[in-house]
Amino acid sequence: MASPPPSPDVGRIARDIRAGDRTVLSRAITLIESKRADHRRAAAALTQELLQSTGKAVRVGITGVPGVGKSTTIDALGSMLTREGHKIAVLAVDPSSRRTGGSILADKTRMARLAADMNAFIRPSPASGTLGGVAAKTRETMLLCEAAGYDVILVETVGVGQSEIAVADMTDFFLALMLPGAGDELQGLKKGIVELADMIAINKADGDNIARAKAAAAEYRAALHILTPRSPNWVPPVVTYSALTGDGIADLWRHVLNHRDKLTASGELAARRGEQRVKWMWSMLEERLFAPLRSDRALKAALPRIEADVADGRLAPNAAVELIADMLGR
Ligand SMILES: Nc1nc2c(ncn2[C@@H]2O[C@H](COP(=O)(O)OP(=O)(O)OP(=O)(O)O)[C@@H](O)[C@H]2O)c(=O)[nH]1
Ligand SMILES: [Mg+2]
Repeated sequence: MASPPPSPDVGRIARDIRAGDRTVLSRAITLIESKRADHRRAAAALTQELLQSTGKAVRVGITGVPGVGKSTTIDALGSMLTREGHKIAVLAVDPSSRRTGGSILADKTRMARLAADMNAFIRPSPASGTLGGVAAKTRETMLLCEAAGYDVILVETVGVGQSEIAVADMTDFFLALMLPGAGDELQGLKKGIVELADMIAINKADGDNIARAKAAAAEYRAALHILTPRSPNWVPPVVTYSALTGDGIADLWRHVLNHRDKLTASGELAARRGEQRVKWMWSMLEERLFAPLRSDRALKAALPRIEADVADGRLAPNAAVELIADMLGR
């Protein structure tokens, strides 16, 4: 990965990004991902400089358990969209850093068409860290991609932990991919993914799987009936498709655009994005304020003991806070 220049010329980088220079875009993302304080300041200046050129893309979050077919779907959908003249950026939020070394390559082979497509830009998840940190980098990366003219942003996440919420919070449309064969598979319901979803799409509806996929769709439709929809202006559709054959891929996109039209007309899209931006600011500030807790060696060493003392009732919680604050203030 290219390393960022020691003292970046923000104005020039912004110009080159607006002109669609992929090499500069990649390098700017590396700058955004850097933990150095001077890089962080330059990254903030760059985002500010580019702000007016951002926000025009359709932002879609995609989730699903490993093996559901996220990469295959993104390859099929993305290739269809570049053929229609769109520019696609594929980003990821994966705080577990599952995607190191070999699996980035494996992913590129699953997205073979997009990986070779000049109108597609694929960037793996920022390296592991706190979910808040990783998500923040992906959000900033999304803005840079928009400024570079990518008008569809696909943000992938694996179906683990809180990362779905983070991705739903940075996108306009949240797509939950499911496997055929319902019953126990309604596990998405328990984890709250179904409640976040703007659409549920059952993949692998091909060959022998078609009937099972349809049965799963019926179960999810029934399940959705008892949930309060995320938006008053949108009833999440449940569809079946096949990323492998391409059957139903165009339909997925039709639903995304339909959702966009409805939420734009009602003003909900603009309101949602405004709320997301403010939430983003607070979560980054929280990250920043918590950083000393993670980096102060003495404190890190003392925290387990302090926690245990609080748990056992030996140390009052407020006394513990005073202790920690004193250690931070040193
Ligand atoms: N039959 C069938 N197989 C599919 C379909 N989509 C994906 N697969 C297969 O399912 C497997 C997993 O697909 P991926 O696209 O790598 O799944 P993923 O969700 O990206 O998986 P992770 O990256 O590990 O989280 C591969 O062997 C695909 O060929 C489909 O529509 N039909
Ligand atoms: Mg994948």
